[in-house]
Amino acid sequence: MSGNRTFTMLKPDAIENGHMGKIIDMIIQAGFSIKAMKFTRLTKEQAKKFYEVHAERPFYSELVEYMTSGPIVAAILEKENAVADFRTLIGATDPAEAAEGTIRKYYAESKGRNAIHGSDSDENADIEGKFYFTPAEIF
Ligand code: DAT
Ligand code: MG
Repeated sequence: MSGNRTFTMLKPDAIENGHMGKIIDMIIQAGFSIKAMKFTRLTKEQAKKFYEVHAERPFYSELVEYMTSGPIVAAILEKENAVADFRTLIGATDPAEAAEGTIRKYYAESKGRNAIHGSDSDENADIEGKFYFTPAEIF
């Protein structure tokens, strides 16, 4: 993946609360095109590996529990300046601090259950996309 792609997950709270369609629509309306998409559920091992950088943080076990509590939607998205523009679209980690009009402002329940993931760098977008998708599944 080059600098024009990012990786996202619609997290279990977003699916549970019925926000999947509205969030995908916001992503498309913001100019992102979908290059891969999967409705799936993480195993505990996968969730631990995905969030390995947070292993020492106090919320790690809670995060792994939550991310395995129900299905998620994983996707690779394309747009110019994808990583930064997508972080702007989703808003701050804590919905109380997220800007008006952002996905987390509308749909996140809390800092822990915050509706959506967005990669924080081109390098991580590439790693995270490959975590879920084989080359044949990416358009
Ligand atoms: P982001 O998802 O905005 O990149 P992050 O990478 O710092 O945020 O953290 C990853 C996820 O971990 C985040 O989406 C929700 C959870 N998390 C972060 N900080 C937390 C906290 N203080 N309490 C509970 N969950 C937290
Ligand atoms: Mg992050």
